[in-house]
Amino acid sequence: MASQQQQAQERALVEEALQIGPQSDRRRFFVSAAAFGAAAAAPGVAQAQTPAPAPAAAPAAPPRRALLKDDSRLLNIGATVRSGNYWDFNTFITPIEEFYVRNHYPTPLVEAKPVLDPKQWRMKIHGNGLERSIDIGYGDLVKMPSRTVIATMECHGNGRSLFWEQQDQMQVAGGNWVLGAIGQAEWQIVPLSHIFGLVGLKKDAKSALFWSGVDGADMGRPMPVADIVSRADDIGLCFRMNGNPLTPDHGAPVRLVVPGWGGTASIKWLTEMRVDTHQHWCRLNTRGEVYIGPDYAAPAVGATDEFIGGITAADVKGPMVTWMPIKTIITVPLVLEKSPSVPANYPLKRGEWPRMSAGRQLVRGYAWAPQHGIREVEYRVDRGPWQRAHIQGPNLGRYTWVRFDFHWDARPGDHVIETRGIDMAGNVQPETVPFNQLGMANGAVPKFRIRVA
Ligand SMILES: Nc1nc2c(c(=O)[nH]1)N[C@H]1C(S)=C(S)[C@@H](COP(=O)(O)O)O[C@H]1N2
Ligand SMILES: [Mo]
Repeated sequence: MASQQQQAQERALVEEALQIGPQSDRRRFFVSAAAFGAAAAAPGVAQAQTPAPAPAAAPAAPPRRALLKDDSRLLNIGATVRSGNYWDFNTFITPIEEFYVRNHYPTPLVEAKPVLDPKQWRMKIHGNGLERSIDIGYGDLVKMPSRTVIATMECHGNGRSLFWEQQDQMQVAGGNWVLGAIGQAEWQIVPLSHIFGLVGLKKDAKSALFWSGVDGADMGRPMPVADIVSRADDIGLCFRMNGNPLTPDHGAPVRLVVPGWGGTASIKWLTEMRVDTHQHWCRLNTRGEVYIGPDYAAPAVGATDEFIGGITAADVKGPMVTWMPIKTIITVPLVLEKSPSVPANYPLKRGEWPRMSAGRQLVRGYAWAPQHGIREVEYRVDRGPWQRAHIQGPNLGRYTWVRFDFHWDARPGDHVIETRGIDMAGNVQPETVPFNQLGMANGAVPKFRIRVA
């Protein structure tokens, strides 16, 4: 567990992040969290600057919508997904309004799914890998010992555009997130170490299946028990994000948070955890959210394995994505030339370059290496020598990102800025990554093209 001093430092950062300017002050967070029912009835109401009274009555017929989030703060990628506007990022903690949403289905609303009401929510924790089963309510969960973890959450699909734009791998299929399917929050969790203490983990427990089934019948994902046990204080059942109850888009009332692994592991609208002595296979660890390509071997299937939701052994196509790689971005929108789609409200048209004025410019960015933490960030201009960027504090190590900056004497003309991160284990962000069909986890050095006038 983190030292008291580090926890105090982290707490101060969250307080600061929640009070940055009138657009996202702390009161507003509480307003939006409390008034999501009203937001569903009348988008924009929750954006009011003054605290709204608690909604008097739930809207009679909730409108059909994919998400509750306000599009003006996010990039519309498609029906159920929104990207963070990474070219506008400037905070260490991402405000909830600016935090990307990745949903396989529309955000389930409590009106249609009463199980999401904290008063009704139950979670079943059972399986033959446990000494005993328990069934807990929201009130039970929030009374359990909890802690906060500051961690990035990043979708596997973040950076998929780099396969198209930089590696000419047009066979890659999936949503065009560009580079904004990432955010950093303070997650309040009941660690799985505590849960294991309640249910007793058997020595031969092999797989833990985290299940929702609320938004879609196939929504859940297993994790090897060994991967949980190695950091069971850091992975947990999350009920608060940046100090507020989870919002519906982010999995209210309870989600899993697996710091450092791709977002898919962090199942939202959680209702069940099943720990067994055999392997589980479902969509999200067989033919979805896995690496499929000539450089990757499909995992072996065993005789006692369990297949869930119509999946068969033939669906096991590749290893599942776990840790996210080292990545760096500068707050400049990427030129989209070859990508099959350009999001409707992207700040650049297809083929358009971002512009900057000539002179001494401060270039800012973010770097993360969730498994080991960032040690250094480097940049180069027009393939010149790699130079060291300045890392802005704090650097809280693994799970978290850092902000960095460097001065650039921008001369008129077209330029390419590249950035790379080096992690605490000495790994360097690579220039290309092996092809994979679903465009998972592209951590290649990004090339930012800029026109200086
Ligand atoms: N039940 C459920 N959990 C889910 C998903 C989903 O569609 N349904 N999407 C996953 C994926 S792919 C990601 S990247 C993260 C996104 O979390 P966020 O929307 O809070 O940013 O949630 C994960 N948990
Ligand atoms: Mo994702």
